[in-house]
Amino acid sequence: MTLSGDDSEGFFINGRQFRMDSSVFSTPAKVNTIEEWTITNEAGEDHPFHIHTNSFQVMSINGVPQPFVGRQDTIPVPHAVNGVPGKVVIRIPFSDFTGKVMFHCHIAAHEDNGMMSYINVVD
Ligand SMILES: [Cu+2]
Repeated sequence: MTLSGDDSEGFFINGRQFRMDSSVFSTPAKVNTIEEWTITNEAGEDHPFHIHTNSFQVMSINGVPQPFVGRQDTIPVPHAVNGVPGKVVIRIPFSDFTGKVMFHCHIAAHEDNGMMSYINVVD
């Protein structure tokens, strides 16, 4: 997924602002599977990505592999530098819960101005 925007135009995930009736993902996740997500940040500031329900493992930050030090539910996605987006790769286990799993920037002003969505988790 791609994070973008700023204080004047609002904040976006995959070019869209939050809608409760429509996910930025066209396909759901399946329960009891693990997905690898690449999160890029085209903005000029860091966005702390936060997801509910299941914590994740951080695999790499800007291409640098990260040692496993425990699962977490928030990771700062670095800002773009000279037009090159920041990039974080995570692996999320979708365990037990089916339904909508919310994720958003953990800066309240960014979340409130659009940088939020969800993924549907299905059987
Ligand atoms: Cu943010």
